[in-house]
Amino acid sequence: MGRLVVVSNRVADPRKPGAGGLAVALADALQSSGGLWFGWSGKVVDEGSGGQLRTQRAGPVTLATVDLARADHDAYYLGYSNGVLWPVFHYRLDLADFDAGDIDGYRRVNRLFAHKLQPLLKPDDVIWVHDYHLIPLAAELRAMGCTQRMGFFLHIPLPPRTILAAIPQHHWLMRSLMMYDLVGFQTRLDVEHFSAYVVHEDSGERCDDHEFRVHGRSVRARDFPIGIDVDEFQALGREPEARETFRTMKEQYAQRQLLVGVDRLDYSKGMPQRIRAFRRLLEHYPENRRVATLIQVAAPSREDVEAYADLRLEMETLCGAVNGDYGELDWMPVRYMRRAVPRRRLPGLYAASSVALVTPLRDGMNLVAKEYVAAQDPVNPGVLVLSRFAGAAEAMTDALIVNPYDTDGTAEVIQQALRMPLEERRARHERLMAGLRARDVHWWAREFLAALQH
Ligand code: ADQ
Repeated sequence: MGRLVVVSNRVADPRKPGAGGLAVALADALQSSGGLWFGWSGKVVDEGSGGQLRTQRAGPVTLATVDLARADHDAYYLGYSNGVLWPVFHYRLDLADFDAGDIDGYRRVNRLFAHKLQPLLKPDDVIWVHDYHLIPLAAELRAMGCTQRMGFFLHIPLPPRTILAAIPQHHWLMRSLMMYDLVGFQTRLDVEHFSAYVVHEDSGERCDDHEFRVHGRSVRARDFPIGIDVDEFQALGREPEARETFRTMKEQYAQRQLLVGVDRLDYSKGMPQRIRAFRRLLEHYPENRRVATLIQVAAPSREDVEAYADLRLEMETLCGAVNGDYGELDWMPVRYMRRAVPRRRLPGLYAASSVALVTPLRDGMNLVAKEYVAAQDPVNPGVLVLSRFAGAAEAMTDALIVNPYDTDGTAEVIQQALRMPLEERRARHERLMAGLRARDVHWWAREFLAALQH
């Protein structure tokens, strides 16, 4: 294949441990093709000094990054990407700030990226663009005469057209998306939403399962459910930090049952609903009092966006109330931490927990669900409680599936998870593991790139 060029909001050195899922997934293809990874540097600089391009070598790979001026960053990242696209794509019109969401800034930064990237491109490059920050990038590159193959992967859900239509610029946005040769989604449901939009909102035509014709162009859209690096995560679980975390948790909670939630502090993740369901469990099934403890870790995220500050307060109130109402001298129902757990400790925390609560209101995929399963001891595995609204639920049918809006129903399923017989836990875990292995993150990257070059 030609050289792989990856474009994403943030760039990481694929050789460094902890560089993140995307870096792990793309490391092989980037390294073997002497690839280029382009994106924002993460630096916000004074007006006038934005747009500076820096390149750096990471072995055979070139990392190219651009600084953003304050106004550009605020408009592109906080305003439009995270103030409009993130909430709408997660079906939350109530949280979208259409006035503050500055489309001009979003366009400006995409155009800036295109102008900085274009001189670095070679004719036979294959370009893979990631996520909602960069939807218009292909259109900008094409306007500059770039004819390379371009693929796009949306990591978050694509909502139905009736929801998308609330975005004042939805026609422009979706037409920009159609300028790619291949558009990848997390689930089949997302592809169906894309198809309905193309056919009903944009007078396009669906030629077959994955082929669309619209505005005289052909575009392919397919689901490529992202996975994790199962071997890497399991190896991490055998390292001293993870083992020590496991031992400490087991000692501290001997004779007790642990439930775990690990998320970014984001309103899409359904954490308040989860705390309410756990409270309902204690209310309806009192045998869990003094026994079950929910450890909820919530990593701070996008703190400059207003909706996130509201969520922080709501979580503090809810957790405080459960502990105030049900706590005892020697037992607290919820241990809530507003911080990230070091990645090296995560497998230990997962392995020590009898149940994981992965209950987003809407999620592109959700990798915590997959990490939890990968970290379990197959001889005595824990149970995954998974929201039907996580993309992960499309394939992980052996999890216990819940509707997170249904507090009673979720509490009941948590009870079932806590009481599940060993044999059933093993059988479910075995099938879930087979699914994780068949479609891990390397499969995902290979499939997408093979389809892009087809
Ligand atoms: P995210 O919304 O960030 O990703 P997710 O898939 O769960 O969600 O990935 C989060 C990653 O960060 C996981 O590896 C997890 O372990 C880690 N993480 C989260 N909270 C943490 C905490 N408190 N402490 C330590 N680590 C934490 C977006 C989409 C998802 C999609 C991914 C990948 O929103 O739906 O699955 O991209 O495509």
